[in-house]
Amino acid sequence: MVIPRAPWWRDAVMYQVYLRSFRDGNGDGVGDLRGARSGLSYLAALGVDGVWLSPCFPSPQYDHGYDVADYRAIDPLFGDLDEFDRLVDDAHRLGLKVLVDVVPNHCSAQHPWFQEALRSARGSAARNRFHFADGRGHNGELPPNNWRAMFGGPAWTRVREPDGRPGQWYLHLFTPHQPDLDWRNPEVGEHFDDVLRFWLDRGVDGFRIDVAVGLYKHPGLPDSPDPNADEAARDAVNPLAWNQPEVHGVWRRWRALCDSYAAVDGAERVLVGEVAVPTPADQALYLRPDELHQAFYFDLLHAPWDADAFALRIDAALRDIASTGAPVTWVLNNHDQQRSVTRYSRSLGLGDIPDLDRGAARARAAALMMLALPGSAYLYQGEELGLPEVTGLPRHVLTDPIVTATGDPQRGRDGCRVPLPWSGTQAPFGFSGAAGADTWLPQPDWFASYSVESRRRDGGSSWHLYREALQLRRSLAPLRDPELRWLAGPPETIVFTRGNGFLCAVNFSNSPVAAPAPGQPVLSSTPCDEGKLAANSAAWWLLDREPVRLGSGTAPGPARE
Ligand code: TEU
Repeated sequence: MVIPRAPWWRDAVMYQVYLRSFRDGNGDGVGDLRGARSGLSYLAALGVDGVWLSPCFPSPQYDHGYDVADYRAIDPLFGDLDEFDRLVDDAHRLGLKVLVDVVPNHCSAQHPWFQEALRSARGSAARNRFHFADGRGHNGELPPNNWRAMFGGPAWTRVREPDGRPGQWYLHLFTPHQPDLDWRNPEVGEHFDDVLRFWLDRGVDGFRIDVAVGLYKHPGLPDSPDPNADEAARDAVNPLAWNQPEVHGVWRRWRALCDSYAAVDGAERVLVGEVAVPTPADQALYLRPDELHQAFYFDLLHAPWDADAFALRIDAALRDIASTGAPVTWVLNNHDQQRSVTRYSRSLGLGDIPDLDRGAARARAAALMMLALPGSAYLYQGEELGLPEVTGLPRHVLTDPIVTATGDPQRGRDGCRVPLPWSGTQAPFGFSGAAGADTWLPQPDWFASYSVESRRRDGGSSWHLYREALQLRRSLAPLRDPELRWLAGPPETIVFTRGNGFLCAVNFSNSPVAAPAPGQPVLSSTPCDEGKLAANSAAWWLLDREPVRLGSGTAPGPARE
C-alpha cells in the first residue's frame, strides 16, 4: 500500500532557535539573525524541516523578547528587517521552513499602547486595550482581585496617574513588564491580524504562538477560587485566567488568515500553539480542523523516566488528540525547561544521586523514541549535542525574571539558555566570531566536549544519532503510517510498531533486557549486544516478518505478561 505524503507540518521535525544563544554574528556576545543565518546549513545537514525563531522584535528584553514593544520590526540587538529577509531566503533555499514567535497575550510595558495608557485617564480608549481596574481597600491600595502572576507575586501592579497620585492597577499574568492585552477590545484582534500579515508578506511559513491558552480572561475578573494558584496547577485552580472559550474564536480567525495565503500559492502556513491545559482532550479542542495546526504536548516533557509514565502519556495523546485527526506535537526540551540530559540524570526514589552519563543515555533514548512516534516533533537547540543543563551559574549572572520574582535561583531558566558551543576549546567556543567576546551568559569549560565540531567528529555522538534518525524517519515508509500499535515487552520497557515492519523499543531500566525483535536494530541510542536492548536505551528495528508477540498489547500503555 502506498501511503500518500501528508501536509508537511503533520510530521515535521522543527528546531527551536533560541536566537540570543544560537550564534552571534556581530561579536557582541548575544546571538543574532546574522549568526542564525550562518548556522542554517548546519541545520540542513542535521536534517530538520525548519526552524522556530524565538522573538526577535524590539523589546527591553526583561523576559528575553517575550515582552514585545513593536510587533512589526526587528530589535537592533538581533539585526534588521533586511537581515531577517535574507535569513528567510537562505532558509527556503536550503529547504527549511521558518516560523516566528508571536506573543499575543501581553506586550511590553514599553509598547506605545501601554505608554499611551499610562498617560491617559481612567476609562479612556487607551486604557481599554489593557485590563486596568481600581484597587480594593479604602484607598484602592489592594489589588482588584487575588490572581497570582505565573512568575510569582500578585498579577497586578499599581500605576501613578498622570497627576502623580497612586491610581489604578493593571493586570499582568507574567512580569509587571508584560501587561496583558484585553482581547475583548476589537482593536487588539485587528492589530494582530496586521502583525500576522506583516510577517506572512515577508515570507514566513507560520507562527509559534506564545501562551495560546491566555488572551481572554473571565468577564469581570472575579477572584480565583484558590488564591495560591501556582504554576503547575494553574488551570485547575484558576480557571478564570486561562483557557476561556472565546480564545477559540481567535484561532479560527488566524487559521482563516493563514489559509487565505495558502489559497493563493498552495503553501500551507502553520500555527503551533503553546497550549498548556490540564488534559490532552482539552488540547484537542485547540486543534480542531479550523483552529491551530499543532500544539506542543508538554505531558511527555514532564514525564519522569518511567515506562508506565511514558506509555500512559503517549497513549493519552494518541487516544485524545490523534484520534480527532490532529497530529500530536511531541517535545522533550525547550527554552523554559531544564534540559532532558539533566532531568533524566535522576531516578525515581529517594537518595538517588544524579548521574549525567545515565541522563545522557536516557535523553538519547527518549529522543529516538520521540522521533518514532506519529506526529510532529520540536527539538531545542543543543539537544542534538547532548548538552546538559548548565547548573551552578553564579547568582549575579542570572537574568531570568523568574529568579527576580521568586528569589529562587533554582527556578530560573538560564541554565538551558547558555550560548551554544560550536568549535574550539575555549569560550566563546565559536559562538561569537570575535575571540574573547563575553557571551551574555558564561559558558563553562566543559562545553568544549559538546561543541558542534567535536560532536560531528565523534561518529558515536548524539549528533549522529539525531541525524541518522531524521534521515531514516524521512525514508522509512512505515513511519508515514499514522497508526501506532503497542506490543507487550519485558518489564520496564515500552514496545510499539508502526506501519508494516517497523518496531521501536525503549528500555527504561538500568540493566539490559532481551531484545523484543530479532536481528540487529537499524538504529539504537546505545550500542546493543546481540539479542539485547541496552540499559536506558531505545532501538529501531525493521522487520521482515511479524515481531514475536510477547503478550497482547492493549492501550493504555504496554501490556505486561
Ligand atoms: O511561556 C509560558 C509559560 O506558561 C511559562 O510559564 C512556562 O510554563 C514557564 O516558563 C516554565 O518555567 C512562554 C514562553 O515560552 C516563556 O519563555 C515566556 O517567559 C512566557 O511565555 C511569557 O511570555
